[in-house]
Amino acid sequence: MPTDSPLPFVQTLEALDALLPSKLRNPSVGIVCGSGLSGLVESFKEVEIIPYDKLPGFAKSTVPGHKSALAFGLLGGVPAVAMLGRFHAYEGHPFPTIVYPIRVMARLGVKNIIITNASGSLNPSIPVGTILVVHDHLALPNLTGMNPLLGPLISPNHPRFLPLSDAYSPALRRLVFLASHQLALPRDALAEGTYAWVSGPTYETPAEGRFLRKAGADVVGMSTVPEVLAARQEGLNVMVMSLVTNFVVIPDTYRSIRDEVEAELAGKAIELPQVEVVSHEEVLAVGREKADVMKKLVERVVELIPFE
Ligand code: 6GU
Repeated sequence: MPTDSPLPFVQTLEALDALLPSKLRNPSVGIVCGSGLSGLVESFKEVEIIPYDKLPGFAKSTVPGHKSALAFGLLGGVPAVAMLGRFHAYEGHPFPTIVYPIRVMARLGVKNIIITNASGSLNPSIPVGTILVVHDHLALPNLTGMNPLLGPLISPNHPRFLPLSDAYSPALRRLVFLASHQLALPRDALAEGTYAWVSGPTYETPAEGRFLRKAGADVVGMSTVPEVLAARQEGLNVMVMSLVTNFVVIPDTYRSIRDEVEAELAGKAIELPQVEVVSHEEVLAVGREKADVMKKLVERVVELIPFE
């Protein structure tokens, strides 16, 4: 590890060394728990919870439903580390801060990383409650000069021009479907698709939703892609499961205010359509309902990963 890194890796790793029993210090699997999905920690054995504020370089997550700690423990007998709560660009965190925990995980020896999140569906054949196994992404910020990896390399060993055609490990994705079969989940519990990353914090307008759908995205969310990019730059295998918590509202017709005014002036009855809106509460509620399935899948996938 370079000692001239601008990031406080040395201090973070020393803090972890001081706080963890040796058995838990070198996890081979990393997990990032999304909105309402931190319950995974209940499956950890011999768990040690370390709040982010004890770790140099870590920020604090400010989103309701997100905790702010690392959990170390054995998951299905495998040493693992989980982020309970992640950092988002919309909270105002700079990208190097958002991905710092991923780079720390890589330095602890993590080789495989499983990332979960919540998303809105853009695809009518992917209903609320589906767990989408992400096979590709559409990163709007990356196409508009806001790639999370912009800036100096943190070491000369990191790739400058990172290929992303194989970002989502086929081998790990395969394990999710095997896990689902072993757990006897219904076939429609899982789907495969493309995750569009937007910065948030606003949800999409109808026009933006249609745009993303036409561009080939199946779901949209405000997280994960920065972590995926950093994990790939660190040489980790990545798997992402996205829990669909709501539909993105994409009406293809607009209510005509002009028609309404004209009808009103002509003394005709008018019927006002209800406008649907997305709420963070809705997102958290579906998270609570499906958290258990997500938890079981993650645990089973970890058990299925072949460790050398
Ligand atoms: Cl509808 N949009 C975005 N950007 N993120 C979401 C979402 C929608 N639902 C959950 N997360």
